[in-house]
Amino acid sequence: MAKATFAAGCFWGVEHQFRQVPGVVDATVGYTGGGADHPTYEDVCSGRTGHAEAVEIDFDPATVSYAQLVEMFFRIHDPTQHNRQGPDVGTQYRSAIFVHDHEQESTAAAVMARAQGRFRRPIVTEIAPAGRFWPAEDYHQGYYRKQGLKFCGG
Ligand code: MHO
Repeated sequence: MAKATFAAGCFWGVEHQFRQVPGVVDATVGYTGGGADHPTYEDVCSGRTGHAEAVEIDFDPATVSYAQLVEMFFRIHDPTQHNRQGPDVGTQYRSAIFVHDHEQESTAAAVMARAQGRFRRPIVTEIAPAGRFWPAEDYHQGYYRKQGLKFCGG
């Protein structure tokens, strides 16, 4: 089993999308890339802690490759938007790939370079080492499944 961590705006939809992928065994929404311990949703919404809304994915590399997950990441959001994703604005909505080792880092960079060809504007996705991941409150986990929503609220 391997891990992948992505930030691509409101984490409700990102979790939902990755759960559809064969080989993705689990997905947890949470906060990472910030400066405080035990951040709450309110802390992260304030933008003061510097965390991004993110999804930590457990996947079986025999079924789906890391490169395929990164490829999907670039298809489910707009990586040219800086610190926002549609109606959601703030550093907590930044586009980021939190890499777990050097191999993930080079794969992420290669897939990103390839994805650039599909966008007119420059991709602003940050590739950063994965630090501590703080799972979000229970009510954010599996939010779409529980709420029956199809899109982020805006
Ligand atoms: N605009 C969204 C953001 C939620 S997401 C968990 C809403 O508040 O409905 O950041």
